[in-house]
Amino acid sequence: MINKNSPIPLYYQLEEHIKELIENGELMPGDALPPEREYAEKYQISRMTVRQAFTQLVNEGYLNRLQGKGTFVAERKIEQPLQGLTSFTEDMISRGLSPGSQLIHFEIIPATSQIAGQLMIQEYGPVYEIKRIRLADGVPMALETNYISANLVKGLTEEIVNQSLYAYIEGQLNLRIDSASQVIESSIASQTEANHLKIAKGAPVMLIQRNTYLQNGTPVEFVKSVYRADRYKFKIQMKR
Ligand code: 16G
Repeated sequence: MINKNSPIPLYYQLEEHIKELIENGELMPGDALPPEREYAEKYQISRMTVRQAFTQLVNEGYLNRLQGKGTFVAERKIEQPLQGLTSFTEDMISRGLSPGSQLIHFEIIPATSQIAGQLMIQEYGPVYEIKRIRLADGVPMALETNYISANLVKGLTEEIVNQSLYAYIEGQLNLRIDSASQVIESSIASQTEANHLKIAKGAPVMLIQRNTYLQNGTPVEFVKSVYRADRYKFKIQMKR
């Protein structure tokens, strides 16, 4: 498995070997890895080399290190393609996961100038402020705050947003969601975000801001989301 005569660094060979075991299912999420010492003895390499391979795999999200407990195979990341405009509910269903929401805030507020600007409505106009923890198979994935004009999307209720917002807008109101622009940046979880997402304070997250438009160009939502960086990755197809 490890070829000492190869010009490829030993840590890298071990890293690729462990990745293969994870990808072909021989090592499953939650499995404990044998201690560094065991790998070192088995392959006659130094513990430093094993540690370097483990560290790389932790940084790439394949492994988690738990203080005093050992090194474990991480949960797989959800890969979301960015070319289609989909809802969280649709995304989860297409992956065979069960979508869920935990509603933590639902209120009609007067739009601040920033929100009014994003939604192209008058300042102080009525907007729904909706904060939901989005769940996949019951596991928190993202914390989402939506701002939606109450004059445009009428009749929203807590029951509706416990299901799918897009399904209501399109299925019940017959509005056509057409396009969105999205900005993604990296950050770290605040204490509140960490509590909601069940991650450590300071853990890496992705901040996503989405402005979504109807076919006639009217803004239908302005959304700020915090996604767990340990469970999500985004994929974009490019062509030249
Ligand atoms: C996604 C969208 C969010 C939208 C929600 C609707 C991102 C970053 N955000 O989470 O803008 O409000 O889907 O989901 O993808 P729903 O129809 O399941 O309520």
